[in-house]
Amino acid sequence: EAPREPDSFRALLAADERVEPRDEMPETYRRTLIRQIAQHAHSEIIGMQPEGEWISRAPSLRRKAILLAKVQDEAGHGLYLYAAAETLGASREELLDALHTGRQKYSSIFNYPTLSWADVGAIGWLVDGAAIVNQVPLCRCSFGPYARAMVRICKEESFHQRQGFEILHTLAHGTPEQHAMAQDAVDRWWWPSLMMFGPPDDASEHSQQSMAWGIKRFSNDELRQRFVDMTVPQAEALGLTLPDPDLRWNPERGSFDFGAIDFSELYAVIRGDGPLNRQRIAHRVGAHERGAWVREAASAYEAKRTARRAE
Ligand code: FAQ
Repeated sequence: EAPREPDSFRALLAADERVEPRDEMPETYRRTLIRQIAQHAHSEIIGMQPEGEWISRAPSLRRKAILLAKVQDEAGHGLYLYAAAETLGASREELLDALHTGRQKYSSIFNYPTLSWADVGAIGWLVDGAAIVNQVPLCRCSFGPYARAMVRICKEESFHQRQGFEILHTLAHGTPEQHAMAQDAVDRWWWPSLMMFGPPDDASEHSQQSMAWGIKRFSNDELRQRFVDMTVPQAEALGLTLPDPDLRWNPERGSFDFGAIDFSELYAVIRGDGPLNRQRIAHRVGAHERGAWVREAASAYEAKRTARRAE
Protein backbone atom coordinates (compact mmCIF):
# COMPACT_ATOMS: atom_id res chain seq x y z
CA GLU A 1 0.00 0.00 0.00
CA ALA A 2 1.36 3.43 -1.00
CA PRO A 3 2.05 5.70 1.98
CA ARG A 4 -0.32 8.65 2.43
CA GLU A 5 1.35 11.77 1.10
CA PRO A 6 0.24 15.38 1.71
CA ASP A 7 -0.89 17.19 -1.49
CA SER A 8 1.64 19.97 -0.95
CA PHE A 9 4.43 17.36 -0.81
CA ARG A 10 3.24 15.67 -4.00
CA ALA A 11 3.07 19.04 -5.73
CA LEU A 12 6.67 19.91 -4.78
CA LEU A 13 7.93 16.58 -6.11
CA ALA A 14 5.87 16.84 -9.30
CA ALA A 15 7.34 20.31 -9.99
CA ASP A 16 10.84 19.02 -9.15
CA GLU A 17 11.11 21.65 -6.43
CA ARG A 18 12.89 21.17 -3.12
CA VAL A 19 11.21 19.99 0.06
CA GLU A 20 12.33 22.23 2.95
CA PRO A 21 12.42 21.31 6.65
CA ARG A 22 9.19 23.15 7.55
CA ASP A 23 7.23 21.68 4.62
CA GLU A 24 4.78 18.90 5.27
CA MET A 25 6.28 15.52 4.43
CA PRO A 26 5.38 11.88 5.03
CA GLU A 27 6.95 10.43 8.16
CA THR A 28 8.49 7.63 6.06
CA TYR A 29 10.18 10.21 3.79
CA ARG A 30 11.61 11.96 6.84
CA ARG A 31 12.87 8.68 8.32
CA THR A 32 14.43 7.56 5.03
CA LEU A 33 16.31 10.82 4.74
CA ILE A 34 17.54 10.70 8.32
CA ARG A 35 18.76 7.14 7.69
CA GLN A 36 20.62 8.00 4.50
CA ILE A 37 22.02 11.38 5.60
CA ALA A 38 23.14 9.98 8.96
CA GLN A 39 24.86 7.01 7.31
CA HIS A 40 26.51 9.41 4.93
CA ALA A 41 27.69 11.65 7.80
CA HIS A 42 28.97 8.62 9.74
CA SER A 43 30.89 7.49 6.64
CA GLU A 44 32.61 10.86 6.38
CA ILE A 45 33.88 10.82 9.96
CA ILE A 46 34.75 7.10 10.10
CA GLY A 47 36.42 7.66 6.71
CA MET A 48 38.93 9.94 8.44
CA GLN A 49 40.53 6.91 10.14
CA PRO A 50 42.06 4.90 7.27
CA GLU A 51 43.81 7.94 5.82
CA GLY A 52 44.45 9.62 9.16
CA GLU A 53 46.78 6.74 9.99
CA TRP A 54 49.13 7.97 7.25
CA ILE A 55 49.38 11.64 8.25
CA SER A 56 52.41 11.02 10.45
CA ARG A 57 53.98 8.75 7.81
CA ALA A 58 53.43 10.84 4.65
CA PRO A 59 56.54 10.74 2.43
CA SER A 60 57.09 14.53 2.34
CA LEU A 61 55.98 17.73 4.04
CA ARG A 62 53.94 18.67 0.97
CA ARG A 63 52.13 15.32 0.94
CA LYS A 64 51.53 15.61 4.65
CA ALA A 65 49.97 19.09 4.36
CA ILE A 66 47.68 17.93 1.54
CA LEU A 67 46.58 14.80 3.42
CA LEU A 68 45.97 16.77 6.61
CA ALA A 69 43.72 19.17 4.67
CA LYS A 70 41.89 16.30 3.03
CA VAL A 71 41.15 14.54 6.30
CA GLN A 72 39.95 17.84 7.78
CA ASP A 73 37.62 18.23 4.78
CA GLU A 74 36.02 14.89 5.68
CA ALA A 75 35.30 16.18 9.18
CA GLY A 76 33.70 19.26 7.60
CA HIS A 77 31.54 17.07 5.33
CA GLY A 78 30.40 15.13 8.38
CA LEU A 79 29.39 18.38 10.07
CA TYR A 80 27.36 19.69 7.11
CA LEU A 81 25.60 16.35 6.88
CA TYR A 82 24.82 16.07 10.60
CA ALA A 83 23.46 19.63 10.38
CA ALA A 84 21.26 18.60 7.42
CA ALA A 85 19.93 15.64 9.44
CA GLU A 86 19.25 17.96 12.39
CA THR A 87 16.84 19.99 10.23
CA LEU A 88 14.69 16.83 10.16
CA GLY A 89 14.55 16.71 13.95
CA ALA A 90 17.30 14.17 14.66
CA SER A 91 19.76 15.41 17.28
CA ARG A 92 23.51 15.04 16.88
CA GLU A 93 23.68 13.14 20.15
CA GLU A 94 21.10 10.60 19.07
CA LEU A 95 22.77 10.06 15.67
CA LEU A 96 26.22 9.56 17.16
CA ASP A 97 24.77 7.17 19.71
CA ALA A 98 23.19 5.16 16.86
CA LEU A 99 26.60 4.96 15.16
CA HIS A 100 28.42 3.96 18.34
CA THR A 101 25.92 1.22 19.21
CA GLY A 102 25.73 -0.15 15.65
CA ARG A 103 22.08 0.85 15.08
CA GLN A 104 23.09 2.96 12.08
CA LYS A 105 25.59 2.01 9.40
CA TYR A 106 28.50 3.69 7.67
CA SER A 107 30.02 2.81 4.31
CA SER A 108 31.50 -0.69 4.03
CA ILE A 109 34.62 0.72 2.37
CA PHE A 110 36.09 2.17 5.56
CA ASN A 111 36.46 -1.26 7.17
CA TYR A 112 39.46 -2.11 5.00
CA PRO A 113 43.05 -1.45 6.14
CA THR A 114 45.48 1.06 4.61
CA LEU A 115 48.61 -1.06 4.31
CA SER A 116 50.93 1.29 2.41
CA TRP A 117 51.23 4.93 1.31
CA ALA A 118 49.84 3.88 -2.08
CA ASP A 119 46.55 3.10 -0.33
CA VAL A 120 46.14 6.83 0.32
CA GLY A 121 46.37 7.32 -3.45
CA ALA A 122 43.96 4.45 -4.15
CA ILE A 123 41.41 5.81 -1.67
CA GLY A 124 41.56 9.26 -3.26
CA TRP A 125 41.33 7.94 -6.78
CA LEU A 126 38.83 5.09 -6.35
CA VAL A 127 36.89 5.77 -3.13
CA ASP A 128 36.52 9.51 -3.69
CA GLY A 129 35.90 8.77 -7.37
CA ALA A 130 33.03 6.44 -6.45
CA ALA A 131 31.78 8.97 -3.90
CA ILE A 132 31.59 11.68 -6.58
CA VAL A 133 29.67 9.48 -9.01
CA ASN A 134 27.20 8.63 -6.24
CA GLN A 135 26.97 12.16 -4.84
CA VAL A 136 26.74 14.44 -7.89
CA PRO A 137 23.12 13.31 -8.49
CA LEU A 138 22.41 13.93 -4.79
CA CYS A 139 22.97 17.67 -5.49
CA ARG A 140 19.50 17.39 -7.10
CA CYS A 141 18.02 15.42 -4.21
CA SER A 142 14.44 16.45 -3.39
CA PHE A 143 15.35 17.51 0.16
CA GLY A 144 16.83 21.02 0.05
CA PRO A 145 19.35 20.99 2.93
CA TYR A 146 20.87 17.66 1.79
CA ALA A 147 21.05 18.79 -1.85
CA ARG A 148 22.75 22.07 -0.90
CA ALA A 149 25.26 20.39 1.40
CA MET A 150 26.18 18.09 -1.48
CA VAL A 151 27.22 20.92 -3.80
CA ARG A 152 30.19 21.98 -1.72
CA ILE A 153 31.02 18.41 -0.71
CA CYS A 154 31.24 17.36 -4.37
CA LYS A 155 33.61 20.20 -5.20
CA GLU A 156 35.92 19.11 -2.40
CA GLU A 157 35.64 15.43 -3.39
CA SER A 158 36.80 16.33 -6.90
CA PHE A 159 39.96 17.82 -5.47
CA HIS A 160 40.40 14.70 -3.31
CA GLN A 161 40.04 12.45 -6.32
CA ARG A 162 42.70 14.36 -8.22
CA GLN A 163 45.15 14.27 -5.35
CA GLY A 164 44.71 10.48 -5.16
CA PHE A 165 45.23 10.16 -8.89
CA GLU A 166 48.37 12.26 -8.64
CA ILE A 167 49.82 10.15 -5.82
CA LEU A 168 49.26 6.99 -7.87
CA HIS A 169 50.60 8.63 -11.02
CA THR A 170 53.82 9.54 -9.22
CA LEU A 171 54.22 6.02 -7.81
CA ALA A 172 53.27 4.32 -11.09
CA HIS A 173 55.99 6.32 -12.89
CA GLY A 174 58.59 5.81 -10.15
CA THR A 175 60.82 2.83 -9.36
CA PRO A 176 59.59 -0.73 -10.10
CA GLU A 177 58.97 -1.13 -6.35
CA GLN A 178 56.81 2.00 -6.29
CA HIS A 179 54.89 0.84 -9.35
CA ALA A 180 54.28 -2.51 -7.67
CA MET A 181 53.08 -0.76 -4.51
CA ALA A 182 50.57 1.30 -6.54
CA GLN A 183 49.35 -1.79 -8.38
CA ASP A 184 48.93 -3.74 -5.14
CA ALA A 185 46.82 -0.94 -3.64
CA VAL A 186 44.58 -0.77 -6.71
CA ASP A 187 44.21 -4.57 -6.69
CA ARG A 188 42.96 -4.45 -3.10
CA TRP A 189 40.66 -1.39 -3.37
CA TRP A 190 38.98 -2.03 -6.74
CA TRP A 191 36.30 -4.55 -5.74
CA PRO A 192 35.44 -2.91 -2.40
CA SER A 193 35.01 0.39 -4.31
CA LEU A 194 32.45 -1.23 -6.60
CA MET A 195 30.62 -2.47 -3.50
CA MET A 196 30.25 1.09 -2.19
CA PHE A 197 27.31 1.55 -4.58
CA GLY A 198 25.31 -0.96 -2.56
CA PRO A 199 23.57 -4.23 -3.40
CA PRO A 200 22.46 -4.95 -6.99
CA ASP A 201 19.18 -3.29 -7.98
CA ASP A 202 17.08 -6.42 -7.59
CA ALA A 203 18.31 -6.77 -3.98
CA SER A 204 18.21 -3.08 -3.05
CA GLU A 205 15.30 -2.77 -0.64
CA HIS A 206 15.09 1.05 -0.55
CA SER A 207 15.90 2.05 -4.14
CA GLN A 208 12.43 2.02 -5.62
CA GLN A 209 10.84 4.22 -2.96
CA SER A 210 13.86 6.53 -2.70
CA MET A 211 13.83 7.04 -6.47
CA ALA A 212 10.09 7.74 -6.48
CA TRP A 213 10.71 10.42 -3.86
CA GLY A 214 13.62 11.96 -5.76
CA ILE A 215 16.07 11.16 -2.97
CA LYS A 216 18.07 8.88 -5.25
CA ARG A 217 18.13 9.88 -8.91
CA PHE A 218 19.81 6.76 -10.28
CA SER A 219 19.89 3.13 -9.19
CA ASN A 220 22.86 1.45 -7.50
CA ASP A 221 23.76 -0.51 -10.66
CA GLU A 222 23.46 2.52 -12.96
CA LEU A 223 25.91 4.48 -10.83
CA ARG A 224 28.26 1.51 -10.50
CA GLN A 225 28.38 1.20 -14.30
CA ARG A 226 29.02 4.93 -14.65
CA PHE A 227 31.94 4.60 -12.22
CA VAL A 228 33.46 1.67 -14.14
CA ASP A 229 33.15 3.55 -17.44
CA MET A 230 34.82 6.62 -15.96
CA THR A 231 37.62 4.72 -14.23
CA VAL A 232 38.89 2.29 -16.87
CA PRO A 233 40.45 5.00 -19.11
CA GLN A 234 41.95 6.64 -16.01
CA ALA A 235 43.63 3.35 -15.06
CA GLU A 236 45.14 3.26 -18.54
CA ALA A 237 46.42 6.81 -18.11
CA LEU A 238 48.02 5.73 -14.83
CA GLY A 239 49.69 2.71 -16.40
CA LEU A 240 47.95 0.43 -13.89
CA THR A 241 45.60 -2.49 -14.45
CA LEU A 242 42.27 -3.25 -12.78
CA PRO A 243 42.05 -6.73 -11.25
CA ASP A 244 39.20 -8.03 -13.40
CA PRO A 245 39.89 -10.39 -16.35
CA ASP A 246 36.30 -9.92 -17.58
CA LEU A 247 36.61 -6.16 -17.99
CA ARG A 248 36.10 -5.28 -21.65
CA TRP A 249 34.45 -2.65 -23.84
CA ASN A 250 31.02 -3.61 -25.08
CA PRO A 251 30.34 -1.57 -28.25
CA GLU A 252 26.65 -2.51 -28.29
CA ARG A 253 26.03 -1.17 -24.80
CA GLY A 254 28.57 1.63 -25.15
CA SER A 255 29.89 0.60 -21.73
CA PHE A 256 32.44 -1.69 -20.14
CA ASP A 257 31.31 -5.17 -19.16
CA PHE A 258 32.81 -6.30 -15.88
CA GLY A 259 33.08 -9.47 -13.80
CA ALA A 260 30.63 -10.63 -11.12
CA ILE A 261 30.92 -8.85 -7.78
CA ASP A 262 31.11 -11.06 -4.70
CA PHE A 263 28.23 -9.47 -2.83
CA SER A 264 28.58 -11.96 0.02
CA GLU A 265 31.65 -9.93 0.98
CA LEU A 266 29.61 -6.69 1.03
CA TYR A 267 26.91 -8.28 3.19
CA ALA A 268 29.52 -9.66 5.60
CA VAL A 269 31.16 -6.24 5.96
CA ILE A 270 27.76 -4.54 6.45
CA ARG A 271 26.91 -7.12 9.14
CA GLY A 272 30.04 -6.10 11.03
CA ASP A 273 32.42 -8.82 9.87
CA GLY A 274 34.77 -6.76 7.71
CA PRO A 275 38.51 -6.68 8.46
CA LEU A 276 38.37 -3.63 10.76
CA ASN A 277 34.74 -2.98 11.81
CA ARG A 278 35.38 -3.44 15.52
CA GLN A 279 38.57 -1.39 15.48
CA ARG A 280 36.90 1.51 13.64
CA ILE A 281 34.01 1.76 16.12
CA ALA A 282 36.27 1.31 19.15
CA HIS A 283 38.48 4.14 17.90
CA ARG A 284 35.45 6.39 17.27
CA VAL A 285 33.90 5.69 20.69
CA GLY A 286 37.26 6.35 22.35
CA ALA A 287 37.64 9.68 20.54
CA HIS A 288 34.08 10.63 21.53
CA GLU A 289 34.73 9.84 25.18
CA ARG A 290 38.02 11.71 25.21
CA GLY A 291 36.21 14.69 23.66
CA ALA A 292 33.54 14.87 26.39
CA TRP A 293 35.23 17.87 28.01
CA VAL A 294 34.90 19.89 24.80
CA ARG A 295 31.14 19.30 24.67
CA GLU A 296 30.83 20.12 28.39
CA ALA A 297 32.82 23.33 27.96
CA ALA A 298 30.69 24.36 24.95
CA SER A 299 27.45 23.74 26.90
CA ALA A 300 28.75 25.64 29.92
CA TYR A 301 29.70 28.57 27.69
CA GLU A 302 26.29 28.54 26.00
CA ALA A 303 24.50 28.43 29.39
CA LYS A 304 26.55 31.40 30.57
CA ARG A 305 25.74 33.40 27.44
CA THR A 306 22.04 32.62 27.76
CA ALA A 307 22.06 33.68 31.41
CA ARG A 308 23.85 36.91 30.51
CA ARG A 309 21.35 37.69 27.76
CA ALA A 310 18.48 37.15 30.21
CA GLU A 311 19.89 39.73 32.69
N1 FAQ B 1 28.03 0.12 3.01
O1 FAQ B 1 18.43 -0.59 -0.28
P1 FAQ B 1 19.86 -0.17 -0.35
C1 FAQ B 1 32.34 9.07 1.56
C2 FAQ B 1 22.98 -0.73 3.21
S1 FAQ B 1 31.50 8.13 0.41
C3 FAQ B 1 27.24 -0.01 4.09
O2 FAQ B 1 20.48 -0.13 -1.71
P2 FAQ B 1 20.00 2.72 -0.11
C4 FAQ B 1 33.36 10.09 1.06
C5 FAQ B 1 21.92 0.34 3.15
O3 FAQ B 1 22.24 1.42 3.97
C6 FAQ B 1 30.56 6.90 1.30
N2 FAQ B 1 25.90 -0.20 3.99
O4 FAQ B 1 20.05 1.22 0.44
C7 FAQ B 1 34.74 9.79 1.58
C8 FAQ B 1 20.71 -0.42 3.58
O5 FAQ B 1 20.75 -0.64 5.00
P3 FAQ B 1 19.69 0.07 6.04
C9 FAQ B 1 29.27 7.41 1.88
C10 FAQ B 1 25.37 -0.25 2.76
O6 FAQ B 1 20.15 3.62 1.05
C11 FAQ B 1 35.72 9.35 0.71
C12 FAQ B 1 20.93 -1.79 2.95
O7 FAQ B 1 22.32 -1.91 2.77
N3 FAQ B 1 28.35 7.82 0.87
O8 FAQ B 1 32.09 8.90 2.68
C13 FAQ B 1 26.14 -0.10 1.59
O9 FAQ B 1 18.85 2.93 -1.00
C14 FAQ B 1 37.03 9.08 1.16
C15 FAQ B 1 20.19 -1.95 1.64
O10 FAQ B 1 20.74 -1.15 0.58
C16 FAQ B 1 27.01 7.80 1.07
O11 FAQ B 1 26.52 7.42 2.10
C17 FAQ B 1 27.53 0.09 1.74
N4 FAQ B 1 28.36 0.21 0.69
O12 FAQ B 1 21.32 2.84 -1.03
C18 FAQ B 1 35.10 10.00 2.92
C19 FAQ B 1 26.16 8.30 -0.09
N5 FAQ B 1 25.33 -0.20 0.52
O13 FAQ B 1 19.88 1.54 5.90
C20 FAQ B 1 36.41 9.70 3.39
C21 FAQ B 1 24.70 8.45 0.23
C22 FAQ B 1 24.08 -0.39 1.00
O14 FAQ B 1 18.32 -0.35 5.61
C23 FAQ B 1 37.38 9.25 2.49
N6 FAQ B 1 24.04 7.16 0.34
N7 FAQ B 1 24.11 -0.44 2.34
O15 FAQ B 1 20.06 -0.42 7.41
C24 FAQ B 1 23.49 6.50 -0.73
O16 FAQ B 1 23.57 6.94 -1.86
C25 FAQ B 1 22.73 5.22 -0.45
O17 FAQ B 1 22.41 5.19 0.91
C26 FAQ B 1 23.48 3.93 -0.87
C27 FAQ B 1 22.62 2.73 -0.48
C28 FAQ B 1 23.69 3.91 -2.37
C29 FAQ B 1 24.82 3.82 -0.15
